[in-house]
Parts: sequence; structure tokens; C-alpha cells
Amino acid sequence: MPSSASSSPGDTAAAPPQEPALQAHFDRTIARDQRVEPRDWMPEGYRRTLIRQIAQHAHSEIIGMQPEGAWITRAPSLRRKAILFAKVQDEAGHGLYLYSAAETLGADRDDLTDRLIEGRQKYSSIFNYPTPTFADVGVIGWFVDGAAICNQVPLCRSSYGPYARAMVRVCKEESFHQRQGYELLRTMMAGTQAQRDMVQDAVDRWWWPSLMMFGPPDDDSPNSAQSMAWRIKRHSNDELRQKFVDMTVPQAEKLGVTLPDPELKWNEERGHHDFGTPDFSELMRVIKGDGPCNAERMARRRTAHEEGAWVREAAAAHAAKQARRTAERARGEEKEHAA
Ligand code: FAQ
Repeated sequence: MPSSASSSPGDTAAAPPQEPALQAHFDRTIARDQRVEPRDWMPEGYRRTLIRQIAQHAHSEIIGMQPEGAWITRAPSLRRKAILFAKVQDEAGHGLYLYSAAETLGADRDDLTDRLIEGRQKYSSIFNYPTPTFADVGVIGWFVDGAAICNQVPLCRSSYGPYARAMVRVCKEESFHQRQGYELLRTMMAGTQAQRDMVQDAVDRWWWPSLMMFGPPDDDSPNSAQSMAWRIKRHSNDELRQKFVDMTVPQAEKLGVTLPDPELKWNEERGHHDFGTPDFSELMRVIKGDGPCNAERMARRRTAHEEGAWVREAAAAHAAKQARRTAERARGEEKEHAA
């Protein structure tokens, strides 16, 4: 990580006269590891990068409700149903915090939703894979929430205050999600051979897509260098992928499943596990919309948005009524004072 922050040359080139001083103040804030807040001046590129990342993150949480949400009606017990309900509801909450964080940067939530629905903004590749068995619910908790924790704990120290603060609660909840997934898998592994096979099958299907969640390799990651210089991101995609592998291997051993990578082995010299290369051409295909469930996920999101129109209209009408009443009350009080 560089010792001080820098901004892209374009940001200062288009600057109005007072901007160099503001830029210098911003650079100092980053270099001292202090937080940038919504009221502060920030380079346009920094604002744009944050809106891009936070919006994609918010969309991921919302679309991420679908793969597991599909199992709520079919969960095998009341306990599992209650847990799954709570988890999926948490993801909705994370989406809302994140849309609010994006709004502090001047983004408009309706506009962000339109961009998602029109395919102009991305969401995480991982949510474009199917969930054919209940073991998928456990493996999503273990792998996907586990990967989310690796990626998001450092974001609690992100340079943009509202994003960093939102991440604190999000990470606490993701940690609960990961444990519930692992606990579900341990229960299944203590069950019948058919249940153990179901867990291994889900592990085989989710392992590589989970590694792809961390993004392209560092050499092919166009945004990483600048995002790290601005301390939005604290670690590169490959560093976080390695951390996830190192964290997950002993958990897999304890669970009694095999991770589907013949190249996976401990490297004493590096103090890390070596592992195979994910198929990054698959990642690119899925990001571009050609994953197993992209069309289904977007169709569901569009329908939910259309079906929710009356709720948004009712909420807006209620807010307008409240505002009118507050204004009327204020006018009444003014008259009373004047009398
Ligand atoms: N999927 O230059 P980089 C969760 C895009 S939430 C789709 O490396 P960057 C909770 C990338 O946006 C999961 N697109 O980009 C949960 C960029 O495109 P752009 C989401 C991807 O931003 C659990 C282009 O490729 N988490 O799991 C992916 O520096 C269970 C070049 O990439 C976050 O969003 C991908 N996997 O690094 C919910 C965390 N990877 O915008 C329900 C915050 C890359 O230039 C159930 N985000 N791209 O057109 C981040 O940390 C970063 O944005 C990265 C990408 C690491 C995802």
C-alpha cells in the first residue's frame, strides 16, 4: 500500500482555481488515515469510484436474497425456516444501508435501481449460480458469507466514513450468517450418507465461483491500484482470495469435505496455501450476463420492482401528507405567537 494517497491526473486538470488547496487537504486526510465525510470536498474520481463500488455492493445484497430465498418455503424445519428468514432479511437491510451510503455521495436510489434493472450497473457474479439442494444454503453461508467477511472487514477501515461505518454492522451480521451455514453443514455431515453426498456436491459447485467473487487477478484489475491509493480498498483482490483459501482449508478438514482443487496444498515457505487458478474467463462471462441464472435473477428483480410500485407511491403520499401537516402546524404556531 502506498504511504500517501494520490488522485488521478484528470481530477486536478479540470479543477476550479481553489481546488489545489482542497485537493491537498483531501490528500492529507487520506495520508493520515482519517475519514472523508459527505460534507468534505473530494475529487470527482473518488466520488465516482465510491458510487460505483457501493452501488454494486448494494445491488449484490439485494439480488443475493434470491438464491437462498428460494428455499424459505422448503426449509426442512421451523428452526431452519426462521434462521433463513432472518438471514435473507439481513441481506435486505445491508442493501438499504449501502444505498443510503451511496446517497450521501449525491447518488439517487431510484436512479441506481434503474441502472441495475437496465443492466448498466453490476452485481456480484456469485449470485448467478443455482441452488438445487438445501446444502446450497449451508455452503452459501460458509463460502459466500465467508468470502464477504474477508472482503468486507477491511472495508470497515475504508477512507469514506459512511461506507466504513455501514460495514461494521454488516460484518457482524455476515459473521452470524457464516456460522449458521457451517452449523447447518455440520448437522448434515452427521446425518445420512445421502446428506453427506449432498454437502460434497454443493462444495464442488460453489468452490470456484466463490474464489471468483474476489474479482479478476490483480494484473487484470483496472480499479484496484487507484482504489487502494485512495484507501477505499485496503487489500488487492488476490490478497483477499489467498486469505479466504487459508481460512477455509482447515474448516473443510474439520467438516470432512474435500475442496475440489488438486493443486491445493500448504506451502511452508510462503506460509500460505498454494491453489489452482479459477477460470477467470467464466467470471467475465458471468459478469457480462451469461451465467446460469443471470436472466432469471434480473427478471425476478424487475418483477419485484414493478410489483412494489404501489408501496413506493403509498410511502411518498404518506411522507407528503406528514410534511403538509408539519407545515400546517408550524403556520398555526406562528399565528398563535403573532396573536
Ligand atoms: N462480480 O477492477 P476490479 C455478499 C467487476 S456481497 C461482478 O477488480 P474493483 C453478501 C468490477 O466491478 C458481495 N463484477 O474492480 C451476501 C469492475 O467493473 P466496473 C459483493 C465484478 O471494484 C452473502 C470490473 O469487474 N461484495 O456477498 C466482480 O476494484 C450471501 C473490474 O474489477 C462487494 O461488492 C464480481 N465478482 O474490485 C449476500 C464488496 N469482480 O465497475 C447474500 C465490495 C469484479 O469497472 C448472500 N466490492 N467485478 O465496470 C469490492 O470489494 C470490489 O468492488 C470488488 C471488485 C473486489 C468486488
